[in-house]
Amino acid sequence: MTQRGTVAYLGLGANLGDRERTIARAIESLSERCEILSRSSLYETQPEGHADQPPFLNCAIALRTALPARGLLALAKRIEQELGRVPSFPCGPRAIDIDILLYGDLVLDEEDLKVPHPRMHLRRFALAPLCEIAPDAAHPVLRADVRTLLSRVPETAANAVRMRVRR
Ligand code: PH2
Ligand code: MG
Ligand code: MG
Repeated sequence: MTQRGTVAYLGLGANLGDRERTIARAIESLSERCEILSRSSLYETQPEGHADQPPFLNCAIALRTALPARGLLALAKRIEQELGRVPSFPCGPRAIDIDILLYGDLVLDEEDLKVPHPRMHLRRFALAPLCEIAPDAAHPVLRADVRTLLSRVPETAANAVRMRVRR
């Protein structure tokens, strides 16, 4: 297996349909183009941003890829569509959401692609799974590791995450 390429961390979330199966299928599809290095447990989380929708399952994965960040974004969007994601409103319910959290130490601030993910450091549903697999990964803008970022977001009733042991 090649060691070339960039290590990226993705966050996956689902709150419609068979959430666990859809996340598993998304990772399977990603593995056809990228080397999956690790995946977190699944986390049952309360919706943030728009409260009136079903709870999410969230997960984080590490992968190594030869794709540039834009290519990885295009792949993620294609998989979202294949798995039945239909357009909704921002922070609304979705069959699957695949977000690039970190892509090596890349910093990109463009209309349709911002890396690191601009809200990852505020979200326990993103940080807790990521901290399970990559506590030492560095945020290239905030210059803090994931463990530290997670410790900066106090747990409340609204953002509590519950780890679900993987079957
Ligand atoms: N994704 C959002 C908005 N709110 N809340 C939870 N718990 N999990 C998510 O994945 C999530 C969210 C926008 O992508
Ligand atoms: Mg998202
Ligand atoms: Mg998204």
